[in-house]
Amino acid sequence: MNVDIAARVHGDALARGVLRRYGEHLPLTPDMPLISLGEGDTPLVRSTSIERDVGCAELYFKLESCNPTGSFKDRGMVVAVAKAIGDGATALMCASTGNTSASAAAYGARYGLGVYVIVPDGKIARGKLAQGSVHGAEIIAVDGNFDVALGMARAITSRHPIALVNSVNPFRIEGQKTAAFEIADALGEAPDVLAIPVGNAGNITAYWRGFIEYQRLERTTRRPRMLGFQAAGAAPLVSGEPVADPQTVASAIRIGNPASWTSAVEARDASGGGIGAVTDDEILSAYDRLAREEGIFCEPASAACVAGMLKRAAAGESFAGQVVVCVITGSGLKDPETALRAEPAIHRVPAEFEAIEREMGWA
Ligand code: AN7
Repeated sequence: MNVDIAARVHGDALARGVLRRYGEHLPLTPDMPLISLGEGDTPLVRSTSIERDVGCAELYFKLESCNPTGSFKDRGMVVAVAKAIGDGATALMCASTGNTSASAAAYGARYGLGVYVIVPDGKIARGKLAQGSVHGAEIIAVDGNFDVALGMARAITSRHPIALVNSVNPFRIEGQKTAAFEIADALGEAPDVLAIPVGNAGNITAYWRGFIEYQRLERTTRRPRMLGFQAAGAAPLVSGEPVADPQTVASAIRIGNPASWTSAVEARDASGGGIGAVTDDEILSAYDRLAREEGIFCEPASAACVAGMLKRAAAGESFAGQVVVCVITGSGLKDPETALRAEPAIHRVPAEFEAIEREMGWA
């Protein structure tokens, strides 16, 4: 580790984070510093209304949007960056639909590493672009989708001593599995169903691994059924074929050829679960309901798993008596375009309290 990075790592002990809390379950080596930006330990919040429509006993939202950069990516990024630092790397690279790049940019900035992110030009949400920009990452926009960008990142990092921090980096998956531990610890048992949006399929792979490891350690007595959901225009794991030109409003999961394809299918089959598709309309309807009925402002990709559970229930599947957890993977603040896709209803009045009361109907 170089001296500059060593000095920066010094202040991280109080943040605790994924490496300190779950180190015994992670492939840590003596070279890896216990860095943290305060990731993990996110809330598990019970549903107030969607639970009824799904028809289950209890439905919870795992608010991964509460991580330091506003998405679940921080759990895996902190482990991948610790590994990169331990290996003496001075630069990181990733391809991204936005959240991985935001996370890499933040951790890279904190520890003085160069960060290069390759994104599909014009296809990442504005908030995520803002994050990469404010943290000082080099943002490289290519004329191609995420799958093309990932191919570029793999090629470049194979030619230079730059750490690839996409979920093809095994340390990413290791960190992300800690969310499954937190859910099991909070509930005292694994849930019956884990519902999760699927893009590059790293996260469904990570949760499944986490639940398997916890059962082996006898922290739980069972494993959940894994129900993954893709956007209908970007659903290769549903059709069984890569999608050459994926399309969806949920830009985070606009991915046509998931890197963790095999392990996602394995999680689906070994858990007796399924991977289904939801349309953009279904995603946006769930997004609106989460905001208006649950007080949860998530990004469209996150709403896909809630849309999927509502769709399965509406199609007649019974979740009676079951405990369901939906993973809210990212914050709605990242994607203001979707939030403001309809002109917001703003009451314009003179700055006089009587005028405001009249407008309120409280005159
Ligand atoms: C909010 O940031 O792929 O199935 O480059 O940002 O593990 O890929 C993001 C993916 C779900 C899908 N929800 O997770 C990236 C990227 C949100 C996401 C997913 C992503 P994976």
